[in-house]
Amino acid sequence: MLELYFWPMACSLASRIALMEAGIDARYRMAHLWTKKVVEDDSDFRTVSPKGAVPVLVLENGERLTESAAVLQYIADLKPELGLAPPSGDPDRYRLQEWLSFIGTEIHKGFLFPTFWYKDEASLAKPRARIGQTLSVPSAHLAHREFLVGNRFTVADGYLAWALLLLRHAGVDLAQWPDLGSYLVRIQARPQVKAAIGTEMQLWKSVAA
Ligand SMILES: N[C@@H](CCC(=O)N[C@@H](CS)C(=O)NCC(=O)O)C(=O)O
Repeated sequence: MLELYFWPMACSLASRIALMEAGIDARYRMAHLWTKKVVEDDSDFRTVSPKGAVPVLVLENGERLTESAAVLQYIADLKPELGLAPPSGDPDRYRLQEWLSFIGTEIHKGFLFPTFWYKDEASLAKPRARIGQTLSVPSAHLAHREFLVGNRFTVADGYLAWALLLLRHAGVDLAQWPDLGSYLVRIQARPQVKAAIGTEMQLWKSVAA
């Protein structure tokens, strides 16, 4: 069985969404992002991944895969018939990779990461100045589309939905981008997305308490 190392409401939520949308059973192991301990046995998370970051997907053969873009595509490719990623060679596969990269670098690392990890105002000035311009890109793209790639839900939609959810907690008012707001409502209404977020919100409340 696959295993996913995660932290509640961290970017690993996108991997949980992908697994649930794919209907793949997995074992979920919580890794504390600040202490770097695996919560269930207090072992050192850095022995699982020296990066000390989630997501980490432990494959059936025991290999460990990191980096959201790789993990999400791996999960999607386990169930090609579901179209969670366009097939390799399809021009839309590159569109998927384009979005995964944009979300991972421009929104996640470019804004969310400094906002949640850096405490000094000076380090936050540039990410804050840039986020509006960054969000205008998916907003314009989604103005007349239901999903990021093609005409069906892909793993990139789960990743963007996670990022948009966290943006709200990072003080970004999505009301400025109504097309992103309505997109998030649409994606969150999907039963598996809703269930994945519900599970992690409960876990988040228990660890934050
Ligand atoms: N490049 C990685 C970044 C993963 C990442 O930054 N994960 C965060 C949670 S959203 C984390 O575990 N941070 C802990 C740390 O960097 O020490 C990816 O795309 O998956």
